[in-house]
Amino acid sequence: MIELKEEAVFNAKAVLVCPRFTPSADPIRQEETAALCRTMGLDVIAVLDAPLKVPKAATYIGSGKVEQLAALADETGCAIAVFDCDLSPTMQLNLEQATGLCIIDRQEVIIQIFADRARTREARIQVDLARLKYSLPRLSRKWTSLSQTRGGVRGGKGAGEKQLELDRRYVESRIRSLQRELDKVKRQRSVQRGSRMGGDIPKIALVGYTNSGKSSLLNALCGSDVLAQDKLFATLDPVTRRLGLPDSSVALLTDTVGFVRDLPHQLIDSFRSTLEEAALADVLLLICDATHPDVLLCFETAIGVLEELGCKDRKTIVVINKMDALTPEREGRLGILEARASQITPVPVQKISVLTGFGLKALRNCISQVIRSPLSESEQGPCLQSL
Ligand SMILES: Nc1nc2c(ncn2[C@@H]2O[C@H](COP(=O)(O)OP(=O)(O)OP(=O)(O)O)[C@@H](O)[C@H]2O)c(=O)[nH]1
Ligand SMILES: [Mg+2]
Repeated sequence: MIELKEEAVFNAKAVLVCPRFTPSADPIRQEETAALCRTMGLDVIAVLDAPLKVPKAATYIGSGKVEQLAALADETGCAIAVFDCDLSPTMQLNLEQATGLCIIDRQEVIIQIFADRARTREARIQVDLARLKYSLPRLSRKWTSLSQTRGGVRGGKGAGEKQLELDRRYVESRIRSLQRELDKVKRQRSVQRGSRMGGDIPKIALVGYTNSGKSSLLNALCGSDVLAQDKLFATLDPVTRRLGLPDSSVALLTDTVGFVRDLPHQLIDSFRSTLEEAALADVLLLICDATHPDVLLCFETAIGVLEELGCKDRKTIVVINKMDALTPEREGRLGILEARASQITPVPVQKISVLTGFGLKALRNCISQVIRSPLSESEQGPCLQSL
């Protein structure tokens, strides 16, 4: 019986390699990837900027940069290099052979974070599936002790290098069996959901970029104590609580997994059942973080994922959180966000601060109003009918 390995690499030093195709670097993306690395337990102590016209077939960044990477890692004592892009299995292998480093790409970082966070059976199966799908084309790679963490497999004989012994067919059959198990758990959850949500209680889902304050808002609105942390992907499993509304009616509020740009497709596939909570909701609360340096991109990423989930026609309230921490220079961008939000939904943007309680009363009123409002033109159009 194979078990997937869980532990992360803690405080290992890493070089962050940032390929870029535009003349200027993208500091926000770089910071986000560095934050993902920190969440995974890596300490980014050096950054290698790699301007490119097109990715090079063998190593993505080209031989000159590969040499620079090896030298930088040597100088700074790093054994790991994280690439802020997606690498093919061959590129990863070539880079590992050329530098002697453990080469990790952005997808792998995100999958590892999910693996560290997964607690429930469903989340674990989903992450295991994503890791196996990621490792399948990489089975021939050289597995070092560090690389045990990446989709690593622990059998009776030990870990790491035993990965090599896993034959593709075995992994494929494992993927199929996990998929069956996931379908079963998903069916059970939908039965539970059916009994829990029986009747006409309206369902609301909190959706949005990771770290925007979804769990904090659930706690503030429902008086619950769901884990809220200044970490990416603190929430992996949907959590549902009862929400009392000003008109004395009740709704069910569900917290969901956060989004991030370039979410690995294996994770989207694997977490589809969790994300379906959003697709099943009557109303979506799309939370944005007013203090995020690229709040518009976060918003567009969330809209993109919701579209992919078939939620375009859902009644949507755009909520801008963390207004307490808004700096004057970031205030201007909120106007652009509001204009963009008005193309998605006619419901006015709700500005709030979970921390201070600002705007929460107005948000509750808005939620009751939206629940009572008629559906958009039979859910045909992308937008909710004007209130
Ligand atoms: N300044 C400020 N910080 C806030 C506010 N609301 C939430 N936060 C902080 O933002 C961080 C993220 O909050 P969470 O509620 O965990 O965010 P989330 O959207 O559930 O994140 P994931 O589960 O990772 O997707 C925490 O450190 C919160 O304390 C707010 O109104 N103002
Ligand atoms: Mg959360």
